[in-house]
Amino acid sequence: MLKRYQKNPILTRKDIPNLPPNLVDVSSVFNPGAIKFKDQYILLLRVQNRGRETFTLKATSQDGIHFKVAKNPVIFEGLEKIKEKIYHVYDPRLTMIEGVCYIMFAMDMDDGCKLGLAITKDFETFEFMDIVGRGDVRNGVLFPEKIGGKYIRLERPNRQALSGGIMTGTEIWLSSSDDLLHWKEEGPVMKGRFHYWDETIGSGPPPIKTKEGWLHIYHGVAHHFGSASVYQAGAVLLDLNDPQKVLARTRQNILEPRELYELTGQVPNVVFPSGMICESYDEHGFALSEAEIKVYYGAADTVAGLATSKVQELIDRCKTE
Ligand code: BMA
Repeated sequence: MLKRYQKNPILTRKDIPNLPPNLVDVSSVFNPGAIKFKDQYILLLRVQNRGRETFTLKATSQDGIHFKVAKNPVIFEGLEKIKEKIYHVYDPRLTMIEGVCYIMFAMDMDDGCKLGLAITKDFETFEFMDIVGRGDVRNGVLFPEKIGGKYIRLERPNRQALSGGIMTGTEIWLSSSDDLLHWKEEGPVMKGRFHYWDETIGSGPPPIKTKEGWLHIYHGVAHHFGSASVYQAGAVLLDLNDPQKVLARTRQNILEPRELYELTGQVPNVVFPSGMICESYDEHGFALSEAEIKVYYGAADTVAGLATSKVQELIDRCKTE
C-alpha cells in the first residue's frame, strides 16, 4: 500500500511564486514528474493559471518533502519549431538514461494528444527534441535503460471515446526505438478490467528495475459510478527482459481518493501518480528490496501529494491474489 505523507499536500497553488503577467495567483499545481539529480530531488510541476493555460515549473528539495519552486517557468527550447498549435504541454515523466534526463510529456493539439520529448543535462536549460508519438496517445514513459539493444517506452493510445468526446484508453502498449525519435509499436502490455477499479488505464511514473522485474505504478479509472470517474493507483511487475510480459498485477488499488484534497478540487476523485524515486540501488542498478519509494502524485488536478512504500512491499502487493 502507499502511505500518504502526513502533512500532504506537499505543494499547493500558494507555493507558486507570482510572475506577472502569466503566473498571478494561479489555480493549481499537480501531476509532477520527479527525479533525483546530484543528491537533489527535482520535480517538474504542471501549473495552471486562471486562464487555464499550462506552465511547467521546476521545484527542488534536499529531503524530497519540502520543495522550493523556481520563479521562472521551464522553457523547452525548440518547441517553437512545431508549426501546428500546441495548447498545453503537461504531465512530464522524467527518466535518467546515462546521465541525461529525458522528459516525455503530453501535448494537446488540434488533432488530439501527442507525445513530446525534451532533454536536459543540468535542469537549467531544456531542449525540445521532437514529437515522438503522432497518433492520439498519452502517458508516455521511458525505461531507464535499453532492453535488447532498444530504447523502450510504455504509452497509452487513446482509442476509446468517453461521453463528451474526450479520448482515453483501455490498454497500455509498449514501443521500441533505436534513437528515441522514431518509435515502433510492439504491442499491448495490459488491458483495463471492466467493472472493476481500473477500467481505463495509463502509465504512471517510469518503471524501476528490481531483481523480480520492472516495478511500475499505473493509474486506473473506474467509470461505472454514474457521473463520477474515480482515478486510483495500482502496480504491476513486468518481465525484466521482455517487459511486454506482465508477471503480477495488483488486484486492488494501492492508493485511492480519500482525503479532502483528493476528493474535491478542479477534478474531484483523482489521485494521479506521475513521479517515483527509489532511494537505493545495488551496484548492478537493481532497486534494493528494503529501499523506500517516494511517489509524487496529483490530487484532484489541484495539488501535489507524496506517498511512500518499500520496494518489496509493492512487489508483494502485485503478487497478492
Ligand atoms: C487524465 C489526464 C490527467 C488528469 C486526469 C484527471 O486523463 O488528463 O492529466 O490529471 O485525467 O483529470
